Amino acid sequence: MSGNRDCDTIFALSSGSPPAGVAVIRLSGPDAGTALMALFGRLPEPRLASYGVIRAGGRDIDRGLVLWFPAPKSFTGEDCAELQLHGGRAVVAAALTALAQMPGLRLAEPGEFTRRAFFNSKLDLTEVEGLADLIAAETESQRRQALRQAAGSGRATFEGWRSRLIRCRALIEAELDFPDEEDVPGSVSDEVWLEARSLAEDMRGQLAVSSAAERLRNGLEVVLMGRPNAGKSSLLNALARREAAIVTAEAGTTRDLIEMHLDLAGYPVTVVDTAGMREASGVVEREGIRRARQRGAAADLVVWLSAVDDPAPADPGIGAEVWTVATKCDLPAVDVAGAVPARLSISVASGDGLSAFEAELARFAADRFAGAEDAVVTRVRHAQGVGEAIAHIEAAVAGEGRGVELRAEDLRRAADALGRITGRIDVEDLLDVVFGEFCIGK
Ligand SMILES: Nc1nc2c(ncn2[C@@H]2O[C@H](COP(=O)(O)OP(=O)(O)OP(=O)(O)O)[C@@H](O)[C@H]2O)c(=O)[nH]1
Ligand SMILES: [Mg+2]
Repeated sequence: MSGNRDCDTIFALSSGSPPAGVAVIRLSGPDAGTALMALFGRLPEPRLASYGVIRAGGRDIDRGLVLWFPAPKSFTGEDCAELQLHGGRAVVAAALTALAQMPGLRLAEPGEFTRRAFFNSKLDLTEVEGLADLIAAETESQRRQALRQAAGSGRATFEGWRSRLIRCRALIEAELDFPDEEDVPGSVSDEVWLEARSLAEDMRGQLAVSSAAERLRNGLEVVLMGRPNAGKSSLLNALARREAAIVTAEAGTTRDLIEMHLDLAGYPVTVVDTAGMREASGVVEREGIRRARQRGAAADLVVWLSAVDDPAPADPGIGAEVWTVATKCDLPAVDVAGAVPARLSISVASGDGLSAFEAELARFAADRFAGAEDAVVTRVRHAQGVGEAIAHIEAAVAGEGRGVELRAEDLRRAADALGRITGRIDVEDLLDVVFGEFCIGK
């Protein structure tokens, strides 16, 4: 093995685990071409699929497709090759063994292809994150969000903001360095601070939808709560369309939190079943109730179930947003003075109101996720970087009494905060803008 692992040629099974119809093995690095020659007998036309026998050690391994992507036009920016073989365990094992025996080749570490793509500037950090989200996406809205991010929507926005900042700073520094230069008008700084203010405004706009975007990545959380026997577990099972939770006529059946991940009209929603609220005597049930309250307090929505034959209002402050839903509406209702009117009536036994309930939840999700798919600040990491940038810009804008050097320094810090989001901090940019815009030194 070579001393520098980044110079190794790496390979890995990139498709799912065998057995499968087809297995895709990827190679990247300086020896990818040599390896492909050894296996296929020749280098195929770049970026065109070629069909033939794949051989190693004088024996046929399989027939399949091979692809050759010479640098730099490849995913990683290095020489890359791809083998599409039959996805049998023994086929994949024989091919991987043959590759491992070739000099300069080794098995890739997790994420190593993408890491190389990043270091070769094929992707920035936000695109790398988008790619990871795309692979993890479980619902349509998550897929659409991840695809935009992977395709560079975040990169374009963050880099756009950063170059506006760099321009502001360049204008200010030019004024500092060349106060008498005719090319630099005196009122430049007014324009700069206006621009800086509007930039911070744009960033705040993106931050405003960032929590929806972050939530879209993780899913919305809906917690089912209510008295024992209110029908919480029955509703969870109906939503999941399987017997996920135990349902019995005994009050206090559920103790642990039971989570179900649902796809509601393309939106990711986690529904949590909980222990029924009451003055419990047992240690286990008390702990269950404590966990239920804790989960409800942090949820996007608490659905408080109140059975028509045993109605009970929700405790005040049980969740940030609480819907009361009447359950068991197939049974005769018992009137209770002061009961909170229900938003909806359902019966798991008859199925009444269930699709209306699902539709209400989907509407709630659509509302909470509004703007999330188009958002570029999709992670806490981005939000922190943008927040930091805004703080530095605000310090620069407000610091009229301070020296211009210090205010320019604030702008540099703001630009660096954005540069860290995309993974590129490059001081050369500053010089380019100064010389490009003012023709100084001509
Ligand atoms: N008639 C009728 N019975 C229901 C309905 N939903 C649930 N039940 C019955 O009510 C009882 C309690 O239901 P569960 O779903 O276990 O109630 P729970 O709220 O999870 O109760 P705990 O886990 O004990 O807090 C069971 O016997 C269910 O069959 C309904 O819509 N109509
Ligand atoms: Mg239950």
